[in-house]
Amino acid sequence: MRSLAILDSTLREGEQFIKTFFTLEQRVQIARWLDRLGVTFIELPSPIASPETRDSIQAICALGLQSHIVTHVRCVEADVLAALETNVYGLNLFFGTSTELRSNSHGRRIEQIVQQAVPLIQLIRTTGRYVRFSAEDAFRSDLVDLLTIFDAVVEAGVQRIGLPDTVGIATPRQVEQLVSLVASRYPGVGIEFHGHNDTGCAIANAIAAFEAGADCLDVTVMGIGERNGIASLSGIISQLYIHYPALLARYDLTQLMELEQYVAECLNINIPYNMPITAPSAFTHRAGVHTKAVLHNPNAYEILNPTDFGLARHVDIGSRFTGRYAVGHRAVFLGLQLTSDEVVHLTQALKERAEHGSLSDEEVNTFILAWYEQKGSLIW
Ligand code: HCA
Ligand code: CU
Repeated sequence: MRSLAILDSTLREGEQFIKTFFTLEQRVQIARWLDRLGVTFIELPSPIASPETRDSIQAICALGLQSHIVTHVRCVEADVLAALETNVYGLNLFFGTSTELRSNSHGRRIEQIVQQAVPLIQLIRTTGRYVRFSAEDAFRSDLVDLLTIFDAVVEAGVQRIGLPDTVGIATPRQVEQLVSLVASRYPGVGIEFHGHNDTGCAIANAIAAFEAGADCLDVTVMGIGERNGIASLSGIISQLYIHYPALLARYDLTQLMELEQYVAECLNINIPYNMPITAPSAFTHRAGVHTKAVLHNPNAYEILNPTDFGLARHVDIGSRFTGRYAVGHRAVFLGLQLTSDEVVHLTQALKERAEHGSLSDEEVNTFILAWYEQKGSLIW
């Protein structure tokens, strides 16, 4: 069976999100949580970012987690040396390779990138650490340039090549093509994919990358990162759960919700309404057609079993789209015995009430009980 590493970059890419500031204590707490969940890599910023960042790296390395701790460093000597002074498992190097980044960011030519990267990779390898080299903005880079650089860094000993879609421009098909090409050219080397979400394709692109041969996918909690972020941890987990469950065998999926709630609290935001698995309504069913089927058998409208994530399903009946099957079900739950005619009338009354605005669960219960109290006096 193929293997797949999930690299969580909440503490690196995630700190590049406009709302993020993690204290040392929060960083440590998040790292512990990611480890309990079971991710293979936890990516941290470069130690040269700030003294507090360096201390956090050392504090997280000292936890003795199962997850491998890697630091994300520029391909420059000072950064690499600083990283080697910490106790990280490995270094995730990156270098901009597109014309856009070469001319607007670091100004290096392809030969200069190679000359700079190769000795650093060799140096890292002599220390026995893991090293990955990423061609930043790979999907706007010239293919010949990319392969020229990859040939050299593979020769120098990198264990993985990173293919980031830095600006979120790629389609799943483009990702599939580039990953397959790189995978067939460097069979002994891993491939990491990191996809931004500027056009909403981050999760789809990551799965396309895996299916084309990538063996490491980058994610963050809730997908936080530069601009509107990258693939979310819960999005990738939900895809793997459905299509490649064996790859999640050693994960503790019940950690996901609390981890996400914790990160949301740190950022002072709510978990977005459309997050796979963890959105407040991810397992809530509303329309009458849905609620009836789900009450018969949840798999009618559910591909993820909420209990596997320590969560519960919710059947909402307080809207004008409610149906009598679900209403009857709720009446039974409330201990009421109604004839089928009564259920029809109760449903009608509830729908009329919900024309003025949806009702919460408590309001629905109150409504049903009040209706029941006075039903003898109602004329149908
Ligand atoms: C960055 C860019 C990066 C790097 C990804 C990688 C990207 O914020 O420094 O190292 O593979 O999206 O290209 O996050
Ligand atoms: Cu990124």
